[in-house]
Amino acid sequence: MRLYIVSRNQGKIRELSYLSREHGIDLVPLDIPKVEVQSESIQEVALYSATVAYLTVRKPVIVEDSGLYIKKLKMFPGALSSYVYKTIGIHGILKLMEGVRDRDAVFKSVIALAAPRVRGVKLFQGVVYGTISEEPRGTGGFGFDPIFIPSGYTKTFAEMSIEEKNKVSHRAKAFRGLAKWLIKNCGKLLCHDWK
Ligand code: ITT
Repeated sequence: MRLYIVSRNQGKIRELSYLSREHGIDLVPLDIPKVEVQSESIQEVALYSATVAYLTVRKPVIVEDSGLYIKKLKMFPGALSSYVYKTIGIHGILKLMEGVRDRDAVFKSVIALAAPRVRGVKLFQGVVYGTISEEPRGTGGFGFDPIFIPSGYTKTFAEMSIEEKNKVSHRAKAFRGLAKWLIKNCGKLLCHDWK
């Protein structure tokens, strides 16, 4: 089966491609703009982007929207994560966290699927709890990976291999929800031409 993805984030595409391969799905990046609404809700952003992408290409398409939510910063940057990463970046976040002892944070991911004969847009969500490190560590991954330590681990996401990160990440959890839905619902009639 083939699914198309709209994203400019190569790190995201790489992780989702690994996960797709594990489930026998061919994930193909689409070169169209990801139209995003301004919203505090990543669910809303994903739903809207997937709808616009599907109406443009009329093929089975997914978009993924995600964010880092830091408890002591009142869940900032959340849906603004992409913008905050590009502006103040990791060092800006560490500066805001100087002297803060409670470093709890959570990564959230929403994958939206829009496809022929699927009623509405299907949303699949995943979260991973963890803490913000005192300093950046590691060179793997992307975005805030060097400062996020998932619960139960001592390494940051950037110190993990992609396989390790995919065992626990918010994105992997959301993707597994999608894979489960496809296994349950993709009979011959629904998905026969998803290629
Ligand atoms: P597209 O919209 O083109 O897919 P994007 O990077 O703008 O790419 P989002 O709008 O979903 O994607 O923003 C999510 C941001 O949250 C992302 O840019 C990172 O800064 C951060 N983020 C999300 N998941 C992450 C992860 O697994 N590791 C590190 N940072 C992550």
